[in-house]
Amino acid sequence: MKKLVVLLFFFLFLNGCSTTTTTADSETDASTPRIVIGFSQLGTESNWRKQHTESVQTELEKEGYEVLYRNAYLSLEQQIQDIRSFISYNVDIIVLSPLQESGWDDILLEAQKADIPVFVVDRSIEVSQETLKKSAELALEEGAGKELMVTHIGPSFKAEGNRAGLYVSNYFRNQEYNEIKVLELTGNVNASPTILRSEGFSETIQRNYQDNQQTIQVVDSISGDFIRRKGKEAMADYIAQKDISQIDVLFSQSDEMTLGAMEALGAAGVTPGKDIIIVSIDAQKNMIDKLKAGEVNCVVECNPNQGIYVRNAIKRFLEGKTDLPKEIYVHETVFSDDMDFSQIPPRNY
Ligand code: GYE
Repeated sequence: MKKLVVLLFFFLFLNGCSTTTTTADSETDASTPRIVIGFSQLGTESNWRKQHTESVQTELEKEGYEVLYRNAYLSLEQQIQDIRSFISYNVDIIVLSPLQESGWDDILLEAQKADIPVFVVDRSIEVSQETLKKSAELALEEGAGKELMVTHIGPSFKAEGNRAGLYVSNYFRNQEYNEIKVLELTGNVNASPTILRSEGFSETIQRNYQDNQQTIQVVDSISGDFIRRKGKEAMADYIAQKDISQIDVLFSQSDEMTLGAMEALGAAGVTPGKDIIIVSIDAQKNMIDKLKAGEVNCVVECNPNQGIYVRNAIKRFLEGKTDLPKEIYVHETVFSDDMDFSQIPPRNY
């Protein structure tokens, strides 16, 4: 009952917060208060992100949960405030899709103190040893939750980087190249996909020398914050300062940035996919179209349809299952110019 009253307050007073009441797949008894889930999303920077939001929200609603949704529009302060508002309204569960890796220590301790379980989705987070110690102490206190977060559900960003690196290694195998030069276009620093995709890519291309007797090197790394406009600016600046003809490969960590970078390359007379090999991550519809058109060589999928995984994990948790893994990875694949394009499933984002 308390949660229902709280929900009403939330609905009436919180500006910009959307709640939706849909008919659940699994019929809920009108007399049982519905589970209230606060879903904090980091932004709206891409079609990928919009699909991610929709996937999480609709799957949770299908289960019969009430979803309170807040979007932080790429502001860490806003996102912390959103989570704090979920805590003050005493939601049953928080689903956090975090902007960056660090900065969550205090707010997670606040959630634990209030006994609100937190599920982290998509990007992952890091907390300090000190915070883990505080969390362990809190776990012994009456009324507090038992852990800082229940689980992380998302892609293996490292594996995505590995797949991108593997494509590049295979592409140049048996070609007359001794040194292959890569320009990396990264997302926002301090975000786990940025860090881990870079790591995975480097790991794989370093192995290449033993296999192919060629060196593949990331000669420069520029950042476009996972945003198209910034990807374009970063690439235009690079072209203005350096000799782009020296670069063999562009490894871009998101489709939106790739689209921006391709505009800048085109304006400089460089033909993407031919003069420069392009490897992108996400696999939005617009990038698959570019792959089919031969303007992009490889698209590593990052799966935004994480809702079903979040729904299942929360369901198991609420049923009292204690065997939830600390990391739940979503299924992903890779698309490249050497494949039969008719095998690529149609996508709506
Ligand atoms: O690759 C990018 C989005 O966090 C994995 O965020 C996600 C990334 C995705 O902006 O397009």
